[in-house]
Amino acid sequence: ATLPLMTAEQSSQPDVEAVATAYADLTGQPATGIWAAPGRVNLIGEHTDYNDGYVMPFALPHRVTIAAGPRTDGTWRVRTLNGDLTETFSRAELVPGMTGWQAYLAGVVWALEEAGHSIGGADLVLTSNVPMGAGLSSSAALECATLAALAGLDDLAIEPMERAKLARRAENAFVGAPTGQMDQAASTLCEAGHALFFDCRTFDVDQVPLDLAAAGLELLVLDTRTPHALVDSEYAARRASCEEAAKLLGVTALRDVTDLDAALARLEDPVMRSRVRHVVTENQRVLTAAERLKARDYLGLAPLLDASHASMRDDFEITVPTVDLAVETAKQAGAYGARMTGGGFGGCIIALLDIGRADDVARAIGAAFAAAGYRTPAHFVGIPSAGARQLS
Ligand code: GAF
Repeated sequence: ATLPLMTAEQSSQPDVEAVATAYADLTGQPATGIWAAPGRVNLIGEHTDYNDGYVMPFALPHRVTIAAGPRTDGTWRVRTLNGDLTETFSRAELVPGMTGWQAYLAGVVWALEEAGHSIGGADLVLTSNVPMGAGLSSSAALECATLAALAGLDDLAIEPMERAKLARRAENAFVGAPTGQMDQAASTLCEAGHALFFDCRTFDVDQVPLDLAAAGLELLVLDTRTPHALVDSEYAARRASCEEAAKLLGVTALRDVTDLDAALARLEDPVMRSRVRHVVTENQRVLTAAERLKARDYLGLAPLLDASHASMRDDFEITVPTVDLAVETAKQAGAYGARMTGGGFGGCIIALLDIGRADDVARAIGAAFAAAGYRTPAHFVGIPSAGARQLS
């Protein structure tokens, strides 16, 4: 079968070639198009999104890539090259609570239909190089790539933020994970070379230039490879505690707390007080970080990263020993600032370094992990990349 036309740059990308070839093998036809959506790193603003607060993620080059084409029988056949699995579902099987990897794709079909978009059946062949279970939004990347592919196949005119909302609806109401809006917004709306300042109440976004190399800096992303034990139940517990605190304080969401000391004085439960302190101070750190980035004061980010980590460790209690050791070791090895990124209970840290130091610092963390009996971590330099798009 002939492959769809691609630019020289795209056809040299192994993910594009792999899904195009596998699509042609599966269906005997060339794909109608190829779409991709990235994972993300959150620079700052953790567990603030579901409190109507502020976040500032950027998209990674790591992405889910999907070759897609229509089917005439009104069903969806989905194939992942990660593990060589194929599943099929029909409209009648689109029932919230579906489990398995295909639920992320089925959830997007369900969310589109529920919003009144009529979409046809499709064959979707995907591959992902977003590390899974590392807090880099592999599931949002899958949802947003599926949405891009299905909207593209049926020429649906859906604005980017509306796409992000539909992808989140798939995650919340179909897959059943009570997440906020950050990850799907990042995967859909981020632009290369920028972080996305996102107001999770107003849905206003601001593309903030993030050119660390120009300032002689780089951002190490290090995956502690700690299994995400308890992440679902602990995430839901944090969310419930924030909502309960907002109710006790008589505000719509913790975003509305303007006088932190007065709010803390009104709460009896010390644990709840700590949760509120994290969210309120973290929101302030995102606002300060956005100002500093706009002023190209990249080193000014460092104390905010450190304070964010301390707040997640001591007040929100979402870090784990591997993550704390990685942050401490990064600092000892010369990082200007470092923090855990993502939902917590494992996953990745980020560390702001002089350019060219990522391998050294990762090696130091690897040695500390070996001495502590932890798994060998993985790492890369975080490059702010583009959001969801059609590749060919
Ligand atoms: C996960 C969730 F999916 C996001 O919505 C966000 O709450 C994040 O954890 C914590 O900041 O990635």
